[in-house]
Amino acid sequence: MLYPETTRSRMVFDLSGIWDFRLLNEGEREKTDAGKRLLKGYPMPVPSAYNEIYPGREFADHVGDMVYQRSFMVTKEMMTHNRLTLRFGSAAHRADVWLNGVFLGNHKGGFLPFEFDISEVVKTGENLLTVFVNNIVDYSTLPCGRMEVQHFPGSPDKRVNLPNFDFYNYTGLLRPVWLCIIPLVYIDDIEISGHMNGEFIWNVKIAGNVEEVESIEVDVSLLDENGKCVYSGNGISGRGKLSEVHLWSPEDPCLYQLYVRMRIIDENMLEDEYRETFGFRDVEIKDCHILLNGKAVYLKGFGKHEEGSIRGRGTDLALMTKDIGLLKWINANSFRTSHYPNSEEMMRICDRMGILVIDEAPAVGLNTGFTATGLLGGDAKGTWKTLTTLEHHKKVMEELVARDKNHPCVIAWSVANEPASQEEGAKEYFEPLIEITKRHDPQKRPVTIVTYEGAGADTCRVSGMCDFLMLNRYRGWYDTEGNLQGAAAKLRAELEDFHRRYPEKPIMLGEYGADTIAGLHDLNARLFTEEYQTEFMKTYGKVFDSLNFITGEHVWVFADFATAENIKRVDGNKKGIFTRDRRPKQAAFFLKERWKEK
Ligand code: BDP
Repeated sequence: MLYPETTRSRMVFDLSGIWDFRLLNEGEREKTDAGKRLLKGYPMPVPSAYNEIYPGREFADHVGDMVYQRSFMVTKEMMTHNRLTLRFGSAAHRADVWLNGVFLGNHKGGFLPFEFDISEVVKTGENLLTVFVNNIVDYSTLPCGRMEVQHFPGSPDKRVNLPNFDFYNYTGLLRPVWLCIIPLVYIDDIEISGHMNGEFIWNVKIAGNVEEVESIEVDVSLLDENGKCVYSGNGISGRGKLSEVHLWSPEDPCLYQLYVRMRIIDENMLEDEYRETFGFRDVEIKDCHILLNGKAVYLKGFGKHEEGSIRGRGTDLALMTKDIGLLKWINANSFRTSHYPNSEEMMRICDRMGILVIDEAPAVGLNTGFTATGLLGGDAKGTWKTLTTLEHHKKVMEELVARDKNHPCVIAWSVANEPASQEEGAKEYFEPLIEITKRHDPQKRPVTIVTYEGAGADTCRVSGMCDFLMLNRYRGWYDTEGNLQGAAAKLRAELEDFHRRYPEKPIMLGEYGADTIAGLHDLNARLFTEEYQTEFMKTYGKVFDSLNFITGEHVWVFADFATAENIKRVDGNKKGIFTRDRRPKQAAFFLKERWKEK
């Protein structure tokens, strides 16, 4: 799916701004007329999560539906010989979209874009856009959660939605919304891959009123980083080769553009054009190493949430750019979009800044024996009989690959985080997902599933199907706490077990970390202090350095973040190497030195 851009043939209007908003109680949505103006709505910024904008638990903890509304103007010129679409960066977790009282469609899944053709419904003058959003997570959604009605004698029943994951369920219209004006016959999608030997392959999809035109011609040019044309060709698909190519790498993230122009021959008119950015680089796996452009790359970085105070997970260009600056400062080269696809804007910044991204699906909490608090229990054995996520998960993998396939920054896909991969049924669940991901990715990037300590080398049923292993380990925190020597021994033994079992596969840590209260110090490096976090990082670092099959270290977590309220979390998860307002804790300086040398 192409990112909305204005070109000579297209116009994009950003509908970000203050919309009208209301929370809806159970049953209210069905009674709300989408064709009428909302009365007494709250002003609500889009994009943003709605949860922290107004005070009150009714707001923050609302479960169920909400409605967003705004109007926009359309001129006669905009409608002449054009197709109009509405494009949403994301809506968490489900959206039903109406225009002028007409239902356009819905979208399930909170972290990927979707669009609707509104040409038949839009009119000149004012148009009323109404979006119902639902924020429930359950055993059919990604991420997973549970609905519960709590009854206590003498108190009204309370509907609660328990996330099965350790991050706050920020929801709403999290990403920008655009009105796009494109030609009737248009470039629907572009696929472009550049390789380290200078070869490139393109594929253009044309859509719209194609049957009404005689024939279509597609011209492509390759523009180098200075905008100079270095290749010209034609056809909806083809391949070419540059004799001299400037590769994309973290040290030198050189970008090219495929400039696609489409003409309708009988009219000899430019109908549509679009420039898609890409890079020349190869990712492959060989002898326990991840190779980037033929050389082993050691991944240094983090699991990272896309969030901050007030806007929650809402798109914040300043925050995302700041984060990339901090990744560079600390000498990291990579991160995982844990635990959901990040915004398209973030992927574009990573392309420019040479950050390697492991692009994760929002598939977290796929373990009925595991909850956000770790206290609530559940059926520890029935995950794959209980969840009904598979068909949706397949669609999400397709949508994710479709959105991010051309980004040079994306070097691998993560299909899920910490599923119950030791349980019977895990293999059958994940096999088709890995197959779909690979089939849809023109670059055939490596695919992984990030696993947890409940699934060991002998019990994990999915490691064998991953191209590289990403293991999450908390020895020295959730167990062996305070005993880092013991933690190191346990960790080493586990890593060696995995290597023995899968000698060809690169192994990296997907998560390891310790909650740390900024400003808390102790001479004896006690739990929760900055000293303990630093010692923890040093201990893990020593283990990695002594094992030559370890190909990366992703610390949990880049910055402190909000979680559901529970007695294991004091104002959220504090395993950040940076605080939530992006100040360094002591361990940041250790990692900066360590990663300078790695
Ligand atoms: C891991 C999860 C991550 C949590 C982390 C923690 O993958 O989402 O935040 O543990 O407990 O199990 O800090």
